[in-house]
Amino acid sequence: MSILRLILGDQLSHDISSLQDCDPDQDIILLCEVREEATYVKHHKKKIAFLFSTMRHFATELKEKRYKVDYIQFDDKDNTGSFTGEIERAVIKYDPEKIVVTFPGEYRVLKAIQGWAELFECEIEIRPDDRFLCSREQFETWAAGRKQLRMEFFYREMRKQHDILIRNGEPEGGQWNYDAENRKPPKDGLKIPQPYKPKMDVVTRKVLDLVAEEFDDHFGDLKPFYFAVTRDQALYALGKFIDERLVHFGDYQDAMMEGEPWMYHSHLSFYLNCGLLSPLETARKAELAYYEGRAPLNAVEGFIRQIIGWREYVRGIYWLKMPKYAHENFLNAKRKLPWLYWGGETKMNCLRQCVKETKENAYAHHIQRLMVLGNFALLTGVDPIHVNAWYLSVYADAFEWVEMPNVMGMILFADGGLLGSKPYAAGGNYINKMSTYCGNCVYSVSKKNGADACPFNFLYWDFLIRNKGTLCNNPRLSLVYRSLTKRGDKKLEGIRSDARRFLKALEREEGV
Ligand code: FAD
Ligand code: DLZ
Ligand code: SF4
Repeated sequence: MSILRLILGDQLSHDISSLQDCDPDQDIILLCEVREEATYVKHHKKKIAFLFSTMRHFATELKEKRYKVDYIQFDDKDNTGSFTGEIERAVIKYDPEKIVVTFPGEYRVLKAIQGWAELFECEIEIRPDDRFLCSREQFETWAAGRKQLRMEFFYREMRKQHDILIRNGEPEGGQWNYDAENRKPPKDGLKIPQPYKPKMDVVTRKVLDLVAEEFDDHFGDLKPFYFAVTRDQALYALGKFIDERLVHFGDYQDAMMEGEPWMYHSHLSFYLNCGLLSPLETARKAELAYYEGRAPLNAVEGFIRQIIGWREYVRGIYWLKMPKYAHENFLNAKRKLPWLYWGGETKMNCLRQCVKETKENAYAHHIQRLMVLGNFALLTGVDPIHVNAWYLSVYADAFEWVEMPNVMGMILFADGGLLGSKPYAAGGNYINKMSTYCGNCVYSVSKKNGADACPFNFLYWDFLIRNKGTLCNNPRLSLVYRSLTKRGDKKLEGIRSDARRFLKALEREEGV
């Protein structure tokens, strides 16, 4: 009898655990494009096209390796539209002795898979996803008994365990972390290399037609389409990043420039998260560039920290804390998501640029996600449920295991301080220092109050006033709260009334 091996859309790696003992003569590999996955949040058109095209290319590669592949296309007339429905059809068709699947990236999918044994009276084997450097069990052990789950300490363990940028047991260069060198503001004259944009083939073209037809009402621009859709293309993108951008990755990691969505970032998250690239090979290539003198330590260490530190750490947090994590709301935020996140009118140039680029590219870099889009959601008190749904749908690299801890922990402080010791709240000064947005804005970043003042300025203080009861005992906020109490009642009332006026206009969708 055969084994049915299910490959999900973010498991497109030839060495995935579910394929490790696959018998090409007997076993069936199932991949399916299903409506439920594309619509449980309404994913960006480019994201759907990217995943469908990559799945189709991956299936072709498997067939070329002589595996038996059952690929269910979205427009297959018998397509039931869900993983469970497609498994049911495959069980009837192949009568497998068991179903093998690699551990999924979302709790919701795990629950569905766990239900299949009873539903189909068939053994289900869920294998660990060993593409990650840290297993769920290892993370649990690391976290057990710790009061604070600091990423920095986790990261050092990963560095040591995988012997990355380590010399004689010590961190390369004598320091674990070179973040202090990685905060340069943007400057004129930067020659940012063009990212790799491979040409579309006929498979991708067909997928684009399908997505245009079926998902017309989803957010985002479908064209131009320029993502890599095969491992070879993704490897090329990795090589190009190492050769052309890594050298400045560290210096300008936090910088934002109008009209420059890609900066010196790697744009590899799509490929890492769907399985075309492995995190370890990516980190090793960057490490090699350092040892060959092609990139400085601050850039290489910073890049490696994102991959073997942050990426692994947020996955650990997700599985440690789910399912309760999805319902955290420490600051009791209740606002619905402002329409401007979907491209509605706004005069705030920073937000307008970040949303525009998100719509065009299904991508925004970290500081845009964190300090502009995220900061605004935090300061205006948007309900975490809505913020999660937005981030999960609009970015081509978004899967819940990575999206949710970033939203709950990093931007919204919804988990009460598990990820960060204080909320990443900031006024307009930060955005002005790290971007070129403010020069083209109708608001004045230097003004603290009044109709033409940068809204981030009064929203920042209003946020602190509003959440005083919950935040004032946070030791990392004691200085700010002290400075708040030094402000006279008149000033505080000015802040509150500006914020009230602004938030009302925001609710009325008045194009603030
Ligand atoms: P680079 O800046 O080049 O970084 C290299 C790699 O490091 C990334 O490709 C990514 O794999 C990893 N990385 C960097 N920062 C993080 C982080 N905070 N968490 C996890 N991995 C990280 N990343 C996702 O992959 N998917 C998401 O859904 C996602 N949602 C986010 C939501 C919010 C609110 C925030 C603040 C961050 C989110 N991130 C997410 C993290 C980060 O913004 C993206 O990984 C990064 O912007 C991807 O672009 P890049 O490949 O050019 O990254
Ligand atoms: C995101 C996504 C989309 C849009 N479509 C599919 C699909 O049709 N088939 C599939 O196997 N996977 C898809 N995915 C990715 C899944 O949502 C992802 O594998 C799960 O959420 C687990 O992380
Ligand atoms: Fe954004 Fe304020 Fe700068 Fe305008 S002035 S771009 S709203 S930070």
